[in-house]
Amino acid sequence: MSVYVMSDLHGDWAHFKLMLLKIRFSKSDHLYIIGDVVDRGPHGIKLLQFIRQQENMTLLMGNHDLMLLQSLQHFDEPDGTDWFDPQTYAGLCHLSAQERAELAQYLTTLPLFLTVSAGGQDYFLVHACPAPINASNEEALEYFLWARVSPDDTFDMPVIAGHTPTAYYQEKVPLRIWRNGNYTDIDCGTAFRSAVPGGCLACLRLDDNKEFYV
Ligand SMILES: [Mn+2]
Repeated sequence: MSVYVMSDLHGDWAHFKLMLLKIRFSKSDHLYIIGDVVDRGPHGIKLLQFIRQQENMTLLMGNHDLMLLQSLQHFDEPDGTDWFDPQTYAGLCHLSAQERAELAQYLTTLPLFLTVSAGGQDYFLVHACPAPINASNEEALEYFLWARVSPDDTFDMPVIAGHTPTAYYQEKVPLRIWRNGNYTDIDCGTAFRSAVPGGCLACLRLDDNKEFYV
């Protein structure tokens, strides 16, 4: 059994499925997806529906997933489309009202962070950034979902995050997972591959820290 982490799928169904084949993902493995399944790409809703049906996949909340949850209550309003990324909205239109309600219910269950163990090491998984211990709930939410980790930030345990495309920290092409002390950023910008040269989908196997790219 192996433990894998991906992030920021942003509707990229094709590369997600390709990655599962590349890592030979099996029933005995577990995949953590650290947020931002929807928006920017065409198949976010299809991805969400797939992921929530898999017993061995755990999704953490990203800022785009939270925005989807908040927007769903406006779906039936006359200006409802204004709340959504157009491609995400198109995906929602294929669902019945009950399926949308079930999706919203699923989104309310997503954890903001998780600590997982693999290969004898504990890892703190979060979409954007760990929060300081003295942060209020509101401030912590801002850190977990929206903040950008600075290259000067230090953490006292290994942190795996997405949210900030690694192009923010490095000019290397193709983009690769960025490691800085205890911080590992795995968002290699699959959603931006048409705009950012070298964008790709990354997957990290925590047991041995092996990196995979498609
Ligand atoms: Mn994000």
